[in-house]
Formats: sequence, structure tokens, C-alpha cells
Amino acid sequence: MLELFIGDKNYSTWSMRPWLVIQHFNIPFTEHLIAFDHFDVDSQFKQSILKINPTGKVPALVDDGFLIWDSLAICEYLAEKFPEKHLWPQDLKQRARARSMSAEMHSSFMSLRSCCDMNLDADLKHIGAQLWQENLKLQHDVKRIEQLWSERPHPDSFLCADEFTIVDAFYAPVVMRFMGYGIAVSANSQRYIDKILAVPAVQQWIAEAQAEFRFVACEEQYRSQV
Ligand SMILES: N[C@@H](CCC(=O)N[C@@H](CS)C(=O)NCC(=O)O)C(=O)O
Repeated sequence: MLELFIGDKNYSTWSMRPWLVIQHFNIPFTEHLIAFDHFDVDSQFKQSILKINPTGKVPALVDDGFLIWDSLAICEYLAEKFPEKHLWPQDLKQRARARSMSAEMHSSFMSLRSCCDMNLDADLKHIGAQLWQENLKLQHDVKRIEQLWSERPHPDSFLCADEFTIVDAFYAPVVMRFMGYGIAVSANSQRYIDKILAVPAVQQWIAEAQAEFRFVACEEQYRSQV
């Protein structure tokens, strides 16, 4: 039995990625949401997740007692466990490209990640406009992402295949950030954004984030209590 441990859907981008994959590909799993309070060692969150994952982070996947941690390793494990579901693109080169892009997401875009936290509940367009003026590194991150998105096989395809694959799950939280902070993108990028927003698993994540929303101060750079 697969058990996926995640954080608050409003904030947790790393949880969102494997959750979208497991949900989109209809893989049976049990979800355990470990609510964020803060990330100090004495937090409720740490007390709970440390019993499952010694890194003290989400996401974590437990398969009949066997732990897999880190979003990318979890997606790789699912791809190997369910080869018939084609979680990566079937074309060799597109598969390599999808892995390159996922790894780049995993290790880059520090400005976007640090100043534009995902916050599905918040409209932060005024903050986004200000950040855009002041932060050249943010502009650089967005430009690189738009370049990657523009190189998809067809304007109407997902990033590396006609179908949604792991790499799209890796960039879905970027779509959420662009929307929340009102980052203006090209018509071609907007086409990809619309495609991601039409994926039922993405819609479900957003709806559940809204339904379960809790204000978590340490995840809110730009808002005080709502
Ligand atoms: N590289 C890890 C990052 C995991 C991560 O940073 N998760 C955040 C939640 S989105 C977390 O658990 N933070 C707790 C902390 O930093 O103490 C992955 O891809 O899974």
C-alpha cells in the first residue's frame, strides 16, 4: 500500500508534484496531510514528520513500510513501479529532456522560489509587479522558464509529450506562482498555463487547498493574518 505524506496544499509545492502524479495516473494511495505550523525542531510538523522521514520534510512516500523521500525520487519510484502508465514521456529524447527539465526545476530558479512562495489563497499581483521592477534575477528565472515552455513538441502539447507527464507536475507549482503574482507571460506560455489549469488533478489540488486553507505565518512573506 502506498502512503503519501504531504504538507498544506496551499503552500507546499514539493508535495504538490508527486501528489499530482499519483492522482493523475490513478495510482491507489492514502494521503496523510501533516499540517504546517512552523519548521523549528519543536514544531508539531517536525514532531510528526520526523517519525516518518528523518529529513523532517515532506513529501515522503511509504510503500509497505519502505520510505522514499524527495519529490523527484518519489516520482522516479512511481515511474518504475508502474511502467505501463508511462509517467515519463515514451520518446527517448523527450524523456531525457523531461528529466533534465525536472532536475533543473529541482535545483534552480532560486529567485522565483524565494520571493514568490506558492500561496493559492492569496492575490499577490501588487507584490509581483513590485518584485518584477526590482528583481533582475526573478526576471531571468521567468525568462528561462518561458524558454523551456516554448520548446515543447507542439504548441498544444504538454512540456515533453502530448500527455501530462512528471515534468508537467514539476512545473505546475510555477504556473500557480505566475498566476498568484500576476507574472505577465507570452501567448505561447499562456497556452501552456491554460493546459495545466485544465488538468483534473490540478483542479482538485486547488479546490482542496481552498477547502483546507489555514493561515501559516511562516509561509506568508507578504500577508499578516487574514
Ligand atoms: N528537495 C525536497 C524539498 C522538500 C521540502 O523542502 N519540503 C518542504 C515543504 S514544501 C518542507 O518540508 N520544509 C520543512 C523544512 O524546511 O524544515 C523535495 O524535492 O522533496
